[in-house]
Amino acid sequence: MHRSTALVRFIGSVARKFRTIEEVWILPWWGSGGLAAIPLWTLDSFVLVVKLFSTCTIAVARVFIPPVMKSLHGETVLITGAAGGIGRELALQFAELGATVICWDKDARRNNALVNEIRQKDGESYGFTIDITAREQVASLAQMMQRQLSEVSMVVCNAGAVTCLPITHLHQDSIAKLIEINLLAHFWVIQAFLPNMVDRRYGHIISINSSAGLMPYADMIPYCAAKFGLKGLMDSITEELRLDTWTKNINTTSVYLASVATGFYPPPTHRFTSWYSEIQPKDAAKIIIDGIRKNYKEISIPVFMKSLIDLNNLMPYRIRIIFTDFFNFRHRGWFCFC
Ligand SMILES: *[C@@H]1O[C@H](CO)[C@@H](O)[C@H](O)[C@H]1NC(C)=O
Ligand SMILES: CC(=O)N[C@H]1CO[C@H](CO)[C@@H](O)[C@@H]1O
Repeated sequence: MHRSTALVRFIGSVARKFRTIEEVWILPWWGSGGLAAIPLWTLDSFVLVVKLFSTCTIAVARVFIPPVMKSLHGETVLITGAAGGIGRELALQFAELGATVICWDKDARRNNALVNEIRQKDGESYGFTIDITAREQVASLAQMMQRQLSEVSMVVCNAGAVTCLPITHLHQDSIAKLIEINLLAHFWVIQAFLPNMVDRRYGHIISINSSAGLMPYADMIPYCAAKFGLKGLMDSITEELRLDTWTKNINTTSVYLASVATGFYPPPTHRFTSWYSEIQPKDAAKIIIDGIRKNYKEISIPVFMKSLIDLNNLMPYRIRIIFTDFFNFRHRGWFCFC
């Protein structure tokens, strides 16, 4: 055991020394082009192939031996928009698994009812009434919480709103509000809690997003734009955290949902509704929490949805619309929730 740690350290120090040599001597030489680049090129290509091969092997092995789920005891989870729909189910299930749950919502009555329900089941929970689009409020509440409660180790950006109206019918204030709730507010929440995670080199950021963050929908322009934005936010934050060894241990999970029976809006229709229409918030929450505990980067519900959309996005426009028409995704009725 002791000898193997010494060996790992030795390899690490050699690797670091090699990096310095590479940066100071080899890379400029390489950049100069010509024959000088050949040895390094060969080495780098070899490393590339080995990395690809080992990653694929591990991925195949993972299919048979799923990763162990991390324990949630001792974690403090903040959920925005906790009072209804998926947020509520997530809060209940996180508490059941032993996490301390902090519920944020702008609906005080339903939020308090949720906190009481969790406490009655012997869970630990605190509720705060807050509008997450008010950035000063988010920052000051986060500071107060960090002083008086434990430090937040998981943030679930769940709060959202949705509209379904043609762009010509949308009020400008609703557009601004929708982008604020679905995109900007996530910046305020992440900025309020990430610094503390970085200090402790420990944390997990989760965003609950929708298929509208992956593909276009008619009559949902601001919603789609905000969700595409949220995808950009999550993907780049993942990259930023990955590139710095200090923050590597902070994980992110993006959840993409097709349609959840939250009762907030009529279920969308498509060709295969008889086969798959909506998932209950309870089941969605279970899948999401399992994925979070396995540190998955992305969770898609249903599982194949994201891959199908990604595949379709590779196609040229004319092919894409043929598939879109075939699946015939529609949102029924016009509604605006902001
Ligand atoms: C983040 O994910 C990695 C890889 O799965 C894991 O080793 C690490 O413990 C996770 N970090 C946290 C804070 O859960
Ligand atoms: C964070 C966020 O905006 N959540 C939304 C993600 O998509 C689902 C399903 O469309 C919405 O219900 C959430 O509000």
